[in-house]
Amino acid sequence: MPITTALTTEIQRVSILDEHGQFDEKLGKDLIPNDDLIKLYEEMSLCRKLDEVAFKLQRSGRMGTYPQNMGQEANSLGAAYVLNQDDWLVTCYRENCGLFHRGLPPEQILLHWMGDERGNNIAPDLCITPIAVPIGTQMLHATGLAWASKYRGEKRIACTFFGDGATSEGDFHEAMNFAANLDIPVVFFCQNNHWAISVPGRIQCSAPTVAQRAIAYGMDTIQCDGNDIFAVVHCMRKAVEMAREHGRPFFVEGVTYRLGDHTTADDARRYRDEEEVELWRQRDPMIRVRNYMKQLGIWNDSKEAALMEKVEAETSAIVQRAESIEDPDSDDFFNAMYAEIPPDLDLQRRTRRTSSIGQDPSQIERPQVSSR
Ligand SMILES: Cc1ncc(C[n+]2csc(CCOP(=O)(O)OP(=O)(O)O)c2C)c(N)n1
Ligand SMILES: [Mg+2]
Repeated sequence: MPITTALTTEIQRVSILDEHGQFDEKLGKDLIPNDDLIKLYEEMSLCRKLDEVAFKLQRSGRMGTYPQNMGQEANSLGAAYVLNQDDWLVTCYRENCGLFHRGLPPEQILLHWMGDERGNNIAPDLCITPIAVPIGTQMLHATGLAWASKYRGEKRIACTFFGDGATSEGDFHEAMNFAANLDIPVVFFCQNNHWAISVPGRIQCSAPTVAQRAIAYGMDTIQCDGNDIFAVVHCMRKAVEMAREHGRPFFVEGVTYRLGDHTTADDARRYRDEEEVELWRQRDPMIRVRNYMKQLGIWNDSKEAALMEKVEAETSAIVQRAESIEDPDSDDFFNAMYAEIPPDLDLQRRTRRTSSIGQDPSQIERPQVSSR
């Protein structure tokens, strides 16, 4: 028997506005109107400022652990810009910019990381799922949400975000396999920021791209410069068309870099070289948009200064709103979770006791008292 080729394939890599200011007119023309570009830049600026402030809040004991989004803003923002308002945004924890674009009040992100459940109480019409810290879980949720939409004959799709490290989790592979085999309209968006805490990408994935993991499931895929909002928008348009018009999943690998520490509980200087970080600072998604807008004559230093003043004031107001929220009621802890609370949790709610730490709630049930 002759030896034949079982599969030949290739993966496109899209870059439209690079870090040297080169702009591909053919791909980039009319992709993002100038007015929108200014708005997107302003949104990135607010997100970046909030990141800076969140870091300080944690350091001064006013917030718990926080994962900075710095350097990765273009991915979720470009995606949210392309998606419809009723498409599901199923996020991980480095998608603040896209969530704010969708309409999530920024103080909810602060509340989440302050440990306040109300941060996760997201208005249903925003179609955003709460931040997912357990790595990989949200991709299954996205697949389920998109499956439900298909079942109901709706045109809504889901877009889920996750990191490079998450693609080594079983949940990722189950979600991908299920979505591909059942024709589920979900966009898998991997923010490949090169690190999973201190584990570099080359240890997580021996293949030259993360995108090729999709090919194993028979799913179309594309890689983009994730620090180039034009490239992200271009790739997302393809992805959304595939999901919405053809009912098929699609995989986007946005190549980016985490400019900050993994979280405020980490010190990345212990495991990565300053030269590497410096190289990626020059590829910052915001710098290139700013320079491009200046080239176009739609941005200048005085507009930049005015914007910085505006984001400073907005961020202070956001922090103020987060910190001035009234104290939660201790029943909220139980009430937020279930529509109908199971009897064992109801008992815990009434007694404030749990056998999981050696207490027997049934022995000390007391009359209902004010829970504050
Ligand atoms: C199921 C699970 N395992 C381990 C962890 C601990 N953990 C938190 S973040 C992280 C790395 C995730 O890396 P990646 O998916 O690349 O996302 P990134 O933080 O780089 O955005 C790990 C292992 C976790 N949160 N959940
Ligand atoms: Mg990562």
